[in-house]
Amino acid sequence: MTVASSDPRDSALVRAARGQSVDHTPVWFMRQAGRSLPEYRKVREGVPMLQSCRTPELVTEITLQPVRRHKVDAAIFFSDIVVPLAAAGIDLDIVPGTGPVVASPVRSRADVDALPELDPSQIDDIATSVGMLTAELGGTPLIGFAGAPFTLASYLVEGGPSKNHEHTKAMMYGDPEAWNALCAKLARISSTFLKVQVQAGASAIQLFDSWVGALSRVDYLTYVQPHSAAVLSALGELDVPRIHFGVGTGELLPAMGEAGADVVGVDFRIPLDEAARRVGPTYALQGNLDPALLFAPWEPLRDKVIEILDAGLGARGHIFNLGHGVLPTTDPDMLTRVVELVHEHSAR
Ligand code: 1CP
Repeated sequence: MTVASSDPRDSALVRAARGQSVDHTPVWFMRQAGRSLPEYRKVREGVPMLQSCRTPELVTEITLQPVRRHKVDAAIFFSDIVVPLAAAGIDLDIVPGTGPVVASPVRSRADVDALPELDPSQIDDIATSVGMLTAELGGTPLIGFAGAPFTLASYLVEGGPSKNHEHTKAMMYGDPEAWNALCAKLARISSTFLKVQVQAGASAIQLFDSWVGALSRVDYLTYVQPHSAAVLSALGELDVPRIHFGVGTGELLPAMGEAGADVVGVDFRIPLDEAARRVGPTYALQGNLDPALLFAPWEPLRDKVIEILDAGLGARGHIFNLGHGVLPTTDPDMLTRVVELVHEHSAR
């Protein structure tokens, strides 16, 4: 029997990410903080999203809410992938019910060249929030995160959320030099955002390339992987496990690992044992319960959680999660029950 340690580097999450033995499978949920929690809706009342993300007391409270309620094995820093872009001075907002909206979409080389860089001094509040959080969290690890260049580029080029990413792909194929300059800039901004979080005490990071499943493997390798690799390698000597996630990425899983990840995030479209075969023994996996299953009766939900835990045993390490974020109308009690089941069923 292992004695619970108060060092997050010995936590189940960090150990599983490194492929080390664990006494239970760690579990957390993408978007675990947010609209599914009444306590979240209460503290966010009347405070715009970007302002919430830049207010350390609020960031700390919101980040801790799901840890207290669900007893998950990790906290994820409450922020958004566009926060560092706004901090650098790009004119954008997070519009309720829509998501990030950019005032002037980036469509040309001149637009790319006019984008600012991010200086770490512009996000001192992020370091403050992380410091306050790690002081409260004790042995529970804090996951820092950033958006990967492709997904950030999609918001900037389209001007907001997009289904088809048509302007983004038009730049990628039509003006590769502008595309590479844009992604190189975004890679620098995201690595600064990540480094600030890790230097302030985050114990792991997740690089979200949510929309990269829109690309073929060859295009991913040509236009995207080098830039994501630049973000992950910029962490350099900072010794934290790196999780890399996207939606609809069944064909990209090995390539996303090779971008420099320790853990490859898997959505719900591919079984975890098949994902393990695809990535091989080098990478741990994170995933992959369909968030819509949280609306189903307990019996099929329970069966699926157990199936995923069993399939995860074939991977180098397994972190239980959803295949994408918690849906806003999810009953939070179902999340708590899933955490209990994961802990019970996986206890070694
Ligand atoms: O008004 C509100 O309450 C805003 C809703 C909201 C929240 C709670 C947004 C707008 N972002 C967030 C928080 C957030 N965003 C977190 C932290 C909390 C947690 O996980 O518990 C994280 C990690 C993100 C990252 C993020 N933002 C991603 C990557 C993760 C993913 O879901 O794939 C993406 C794609 C975004 C963009 C974004 N921000 C907000 C929305 C609604 C969206 C998606 C819009 C779209 O469909 O394109």
